[in-house]
Amino acid sequence: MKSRYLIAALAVLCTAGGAYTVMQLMHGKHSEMTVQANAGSLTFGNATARFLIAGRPGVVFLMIENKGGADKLISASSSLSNRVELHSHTMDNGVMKMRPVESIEVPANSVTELKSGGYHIMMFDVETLPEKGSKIPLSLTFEKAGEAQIEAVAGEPDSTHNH
Ligand SMILES: [Cu+2]
Repeated sequence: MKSRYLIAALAVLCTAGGAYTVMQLMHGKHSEMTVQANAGSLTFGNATARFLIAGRPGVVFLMIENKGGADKLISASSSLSNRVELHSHTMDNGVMKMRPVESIEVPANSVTELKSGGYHIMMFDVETLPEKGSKIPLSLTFEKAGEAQIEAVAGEPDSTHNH
């Protein structure tokens, strides 16, 4: 097992610094991830932010690949917002409901996807609507890996995510 981790760590070191794409086996199908940042055994990709109206909450989606032991995302913050929360979406009698959660599990040797209809990050009180394509700084704190700095790219507004 030890040598496997070493190889994984070397692979991360060799590719750090430039965006690259990996094919990831997930739920029986391949999903493509464009890597944007690394922190220890964690790799971050596909970070996108959707804002609909200035002053209304925006949502951030991303993929977290964990090549190490089990970890947990415990908080997120951004210089653009003084209130950033971790949320989940659950189906309750056929109605999609969201609620703040204390943490998001990042299981060992897996890919966790924050996506529409699932776990996501919410940014409140963002006064100026970020321009499409602009980069939104985000700091993620993990129980074991500590803090990681990423940038979410502002994409098309998400009208399906209403709060
Ligand atoms: Cu939400």
